[in-house]
Amino acid sequence: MQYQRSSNLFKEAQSVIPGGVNSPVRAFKSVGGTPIFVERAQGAYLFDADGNKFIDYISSWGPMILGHAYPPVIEALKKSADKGTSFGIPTVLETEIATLALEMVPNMDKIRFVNSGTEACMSAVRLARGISRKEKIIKFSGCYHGHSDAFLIQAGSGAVTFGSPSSPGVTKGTAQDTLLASYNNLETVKAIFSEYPDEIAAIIIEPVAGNMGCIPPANGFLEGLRSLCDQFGSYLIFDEVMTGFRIAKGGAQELFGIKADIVTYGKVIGGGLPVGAFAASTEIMSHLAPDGPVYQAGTVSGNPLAMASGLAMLKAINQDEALFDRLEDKTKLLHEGFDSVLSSSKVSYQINRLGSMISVHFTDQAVTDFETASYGNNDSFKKYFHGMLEQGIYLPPSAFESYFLNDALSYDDIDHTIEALSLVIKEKFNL
Ligand code: KE4
Repeated sequence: MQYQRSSNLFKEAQSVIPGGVNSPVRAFKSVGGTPIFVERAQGAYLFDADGNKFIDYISSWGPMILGHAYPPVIEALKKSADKGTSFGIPTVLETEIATLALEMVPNMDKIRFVNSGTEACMSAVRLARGISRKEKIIKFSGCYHGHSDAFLIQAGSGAVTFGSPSSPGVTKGTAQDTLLASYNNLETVKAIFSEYPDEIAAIIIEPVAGNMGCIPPANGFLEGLRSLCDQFGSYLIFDEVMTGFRIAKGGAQELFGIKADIVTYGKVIGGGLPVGAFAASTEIMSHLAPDGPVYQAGTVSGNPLAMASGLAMLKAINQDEALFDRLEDKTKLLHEGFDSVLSSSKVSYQINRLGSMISVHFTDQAVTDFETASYGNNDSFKKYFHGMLEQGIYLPPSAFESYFLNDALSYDDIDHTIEALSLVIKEKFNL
């Protein structure tokens, strides 16, 4: 494959955009090389500026669960655009998508729409702090809840591969109110509560971690967090920006049968447009402006184009009972195929998977938290990433990311991906 035009476009971009990208993970910093520039996408496929075609395993980092340019979403967008793009005045679309989203997820009475997962998580924490009048939060090393100051403390995703888990610009004052625990380790959470029994406003967690690669919760871990929050009067915030409407229609609350106090959404809920949201009980939401004193706002929150896109997406998901089984089946097939290729090689590896989230880690140790995720051999990951790219397979350009399968992937695509891995192991790993 040749990437000449992407390479030229990247140089141009770097002259006017910091790092040439509008989100760091896209810059290929942790895998080296220059990012491809996409021209269009359709179904499971990306088409870059050099005319190369790729099978897409990031699905725009989650949103494109039904495949790119999903016709009902495109249709809804075109219709909505003709009526204007933003009003800053309520529209019925917002009520429609709010009603449907609340029907699809359990245990939530009201939902507020914002413009990103970061905004949703930031607002959820402010709400928990505003109601409880407590100031500290517990997050988990390697979990990523967006780029709000309070979360950039040992964050995952781009904040890790970028080599600055605690970003400059985050003040000591902010950092002291964010306490760090280890994923899948209840003892580290109990230790924090015993030190600050009356100060923890909330625990915020990715119920399935996707920003250290994919790390499912250990048995009893989420249940343990629920009971600690009940014991100490703290709010349990499920950050379902990745898992919402992906691992089940009702997300992690449905799949694990655990009730969170506040849940944040993003990605899928916007159908590819900039949408975040946070939901809670009527009582909790009664504290949010304009009903209550906890302030939160946004010029284009509930934007009609974004709402039309998200509504079309949620309607399609809600009507397709077999969607999650299909996604699980395809991801399981990929897992088994990768397993059979890698187990017959000398490469040390782990594969983590839950639903349509999966990741490959080049280590012989089970990957259950940020520390063990960090043991992965990044040189191997680079060879794997670029080898697969050469074979027309677009994987996340970082070992600290989950793959996101979409429903447009065919079984032939999955088989082709497995064959590609077999070639890469032979050619790049000299095994
Ligand atoms: P956004 O602000 O990027 O919409 O959402 C932040 C966020 C919050 N919570 C979770 C669990 C998330 O995974 C994210 C964002 N995910 C990353 C991918 N690891 C987005 C990709 C990027 O940063 O470019």
